[in-house]
Amino acid sequence: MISTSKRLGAVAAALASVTALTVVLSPAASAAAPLRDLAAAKGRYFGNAMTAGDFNDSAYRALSAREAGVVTPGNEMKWDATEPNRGSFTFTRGDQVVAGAVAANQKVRGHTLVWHSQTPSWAQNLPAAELRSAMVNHINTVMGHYKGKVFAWDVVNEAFAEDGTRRQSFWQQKLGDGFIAEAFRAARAADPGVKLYYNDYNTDGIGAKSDGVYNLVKAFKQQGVPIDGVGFQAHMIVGQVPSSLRQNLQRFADLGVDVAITELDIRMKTPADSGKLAQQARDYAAVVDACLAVARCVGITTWGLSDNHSWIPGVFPGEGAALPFDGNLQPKPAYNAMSTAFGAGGPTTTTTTTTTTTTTTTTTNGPLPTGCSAAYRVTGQWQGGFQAEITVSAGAAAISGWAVSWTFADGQAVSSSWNAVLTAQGPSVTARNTSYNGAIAAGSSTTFGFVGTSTGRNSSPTLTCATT
Ligand code: 9MR
Repeated sequence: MISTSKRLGAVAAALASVTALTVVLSPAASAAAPLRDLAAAKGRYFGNAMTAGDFNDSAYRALSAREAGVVTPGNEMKWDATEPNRGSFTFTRGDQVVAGAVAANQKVRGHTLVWHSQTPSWAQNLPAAELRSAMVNHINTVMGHYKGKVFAWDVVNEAFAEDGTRRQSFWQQKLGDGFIAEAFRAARAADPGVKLYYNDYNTDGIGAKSDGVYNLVKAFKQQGVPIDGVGFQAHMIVGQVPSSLRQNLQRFADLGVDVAITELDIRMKTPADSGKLAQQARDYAAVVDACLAVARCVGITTWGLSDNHSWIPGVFPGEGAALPFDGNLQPKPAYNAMSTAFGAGGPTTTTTTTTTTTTTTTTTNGPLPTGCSAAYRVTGQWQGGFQAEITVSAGAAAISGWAVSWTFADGQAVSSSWNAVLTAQGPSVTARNTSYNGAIAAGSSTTFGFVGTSTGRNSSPTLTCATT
């Protein structure tokens, strides 16, 4: 009988001989872990805004699936999208965003219920009493539809003016100061299980406007008005991240609410150059650092993910390049800076045990064998693509390097990967450890993953794990 180590050695040698013939896949981002994983390792999420249309762009969709653990619908859950005519609700586009997010194993932040913008004129023109009941009906119906599908809602959006007084919107003028509390009470009743947020822009640093919001939240807490969180949109300008960002987030957290960066982008005058991109990288890192420094900062969402999916150029002529990926979906210095700020590069070994389909080089009963084993799990699937995660586990002895190989049966192909170096030859793929995750202690494991293309069937391949 051939020994396990000899067999593994033979597999490794065979793998080594084919490697020379293969093409190294160039990952869309980098070999580092996706931001969603790095953020999760710090107890945070990383997310991005997606419109329903964004899900039709398969490369962009795959990028979001890889990097973002949370999706916020850019427009699809707003009043003009969900109740364009009085009492007539339509959730088609919002549902498309939810379905796309679910397919990529992403959670959804609901955005937004009560706002002065993107609200149809039929609502704006109602007399006060009818506007009040229309508001409650809208909250009930939209939150009822998305119950269990979103984890948080921006209940009221942008209700303050720059000087910290109330924005003189139709809501304020018709319903008076109490409309925000009324909206939050209705929201809690509509879905007691979801986090309720107030969300605004230009409130990131300490100043007149954030003072106004701060006083509102403080009063809500004193009066027992339900509120769980405050969203800081963080639409910023390169070089102008407020120095009081962390302190501001902390003072809100100290009131007993969660805080979140909800719509981050950091714009510059275009064209971009290396100096501006370097400053933008420092700015993105500063936002991540501020969130990580505040225990109740639950996550960061960027408003889009790449510069060709941004609202900035359309609204600020001559400005743009505000997001962490460029228009070709390539990572910018800002992406790498966020990755570093979230703690990339360290060992990613975990002790997770996986119970999904496992194929190992040795199958025995009794004591754990030495060598390694690998388990494959599809974590998201959508039209034309999917995401998979592979857990590599060491057996009874520590290992110092590994190679996992498989052959796709249904024409699938890898397009980008993380936490491993992948080589492909036709349908056969070999994934080798990176410099930082080759060593796995006895009984421990590490994970790597990839985004791939597939058409139709997407069966899980049989894996072979060899120590190297
Ligand atoms: O990204 C949204 C864009 O497509 C819309 O045209 C715009 C209309 O107001 O709203 C954008 O999103 C906004 C968000 O809902 C609230 N904060 C400001 C965002 C940028 O305008």
